[in-house]
Amino acid sequence: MNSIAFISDIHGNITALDAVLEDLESRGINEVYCLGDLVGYYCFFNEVIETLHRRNIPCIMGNHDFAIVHNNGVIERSKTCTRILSWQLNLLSEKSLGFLKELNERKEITIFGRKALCVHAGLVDPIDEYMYDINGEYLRENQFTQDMLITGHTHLPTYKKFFDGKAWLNPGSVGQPRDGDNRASYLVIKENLDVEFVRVPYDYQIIVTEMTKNGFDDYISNPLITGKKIGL
Ligand SMILES: [Mn+2]
Repeated sequence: MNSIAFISDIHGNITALDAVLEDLESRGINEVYCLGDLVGYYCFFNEVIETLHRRNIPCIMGNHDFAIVHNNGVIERSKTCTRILSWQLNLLSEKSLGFLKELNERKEITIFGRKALCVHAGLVDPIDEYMYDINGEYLRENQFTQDMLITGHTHLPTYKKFFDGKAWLNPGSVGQPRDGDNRASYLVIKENLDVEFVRVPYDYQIIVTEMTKNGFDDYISNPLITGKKIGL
């Protein structure tokens, strides 16, 4: 059966991304979309961008990507994120920056005959809006006309069906899961529209060691071990 996969919130975690791509390959899935936040948090941001570029994986823009391209790496509500992004901005290759600049804020695709809208965050603010739960009213208020809304940003795998047949999906995070499970998370939609959330273990110690080597505090790497949100 044909399947389409969605990945999101990789945040410079190349080890997790490689593990996910290997898992996708073993399942014969080659149609993959990325919902943004390629940079931020962890050290291998250039490698993540190179890999997505090399594999021709369509990406949209996340809030960390936006901050690095348009706001000098500043995320107002978080000193930690700003400090990391400023460091990354200095080390970002010309090619990586060029790739991030080209990212769109939304992408419409067709999934086995259904229309889907992909945004990093939400319908009110495609880049930076935390949607932990939405209802049908939210979709109507924001003139949502497609069948599926696919978002990232919260790092929490989510699947909600609405009475009119519409659905909202979030694949969770490849690079920094926050639902208490530290394995990389992604989403598969099958030809019969069955939905599967997949978890892939990977060697997070590689990332933890590299962060320490670059002088970052343990608490930035701790989410990789606990699978829980960073204390900002
Ligand atoms: Mn994110």
